Amino acid sequence: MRRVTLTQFLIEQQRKGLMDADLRLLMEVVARAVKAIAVNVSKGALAGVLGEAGSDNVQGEAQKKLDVIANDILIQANEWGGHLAAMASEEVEEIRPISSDYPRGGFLLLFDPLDGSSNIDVNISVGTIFSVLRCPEGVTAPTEADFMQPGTAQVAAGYSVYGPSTQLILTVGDGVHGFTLDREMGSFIYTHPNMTIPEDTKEYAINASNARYWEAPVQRYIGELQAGKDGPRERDFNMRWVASMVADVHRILTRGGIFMYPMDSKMKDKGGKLRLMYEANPMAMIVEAAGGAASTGRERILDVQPTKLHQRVPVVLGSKNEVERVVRYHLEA
Ligand code: AHM
Ligand code: MG
Repeated sequence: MRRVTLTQFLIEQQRKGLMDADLRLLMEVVARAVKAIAVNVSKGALAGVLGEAGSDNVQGEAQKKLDVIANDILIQANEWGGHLAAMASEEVEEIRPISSDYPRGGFLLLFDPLDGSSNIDVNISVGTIFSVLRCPEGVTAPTEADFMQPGTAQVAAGYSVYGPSTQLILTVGDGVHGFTLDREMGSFIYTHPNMTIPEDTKEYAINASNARYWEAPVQRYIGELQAGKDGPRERDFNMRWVASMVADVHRILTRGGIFMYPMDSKMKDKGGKLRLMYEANPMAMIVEAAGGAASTGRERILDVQPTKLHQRVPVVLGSKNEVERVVRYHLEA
């Protein structure tokens, strides 16, 4: 079997006119950072990387050592290549313009360096999520305002999942493509061409411990799934919840399903749990490119106009017919 590496895949994408040399470099650099993060994640206790870092991030969440390590790896890998104008991270309050020591490029990179980090210490899958925007024309000193672009403006998005194998999933809007890390060779191999999400599913993912805080349309939808073949859906559904969005979305991209972190009454003032710009938007771009749908329950995620970098939104994504049903229940309410 002919093995296509990530590098070869990206060069072919460039030849097809789907990306330019700078975007290709950006993808290569992110993939290199992902490999370095995978090494650290997989060493676990042997490298002393488990546990708390002893600091809080901008969201007031306790940082894990690996949150900090993954963040540093992504920043160091991306700051000198000349492809970026600025970066933004879940772990850092302010945006980070590229230092004047290096040339500035035309892209903005946003990332959640280690998503699902509550799972690190229990050896369950975690991942990295990233989103790429264009720096507005003529801007030489980017500010937070230059990042305030809706998800439809993303030029690329992707995530990695550090599970039994390390996988990297990418889209530039033209299909969703998956790569598996060959650890001995140190390269990503194209193993999952054109990933698609089936329109129908019998699997759902939600943190049901929040049930009493959900809004009525979500209570109705989940209630119907739980009623199974005795309820209005007239068939049984199955539930999975990894508590790593990357792992839950990866399952949906592999075999279908619906993932929800909906609005609930205890998070209302925050706007939701998941972050728009480096969690919801990149995942929404990937899910839509794979034939699925992504909504806040009331609005397409990719259409949300951001007003701040660390903004949160409710998230409902996955198999199209189920997402559309949840949106309909919100409209009917
Ligand atoms: P994180 O970026 O701080 O890891 O938080 C995001 C994670 C998602 O990966 C996951 O879907 C969700 O938080 C789990 O939340 P909960 O612990 O409420 O189930
Ligand atoms: Mg996260």
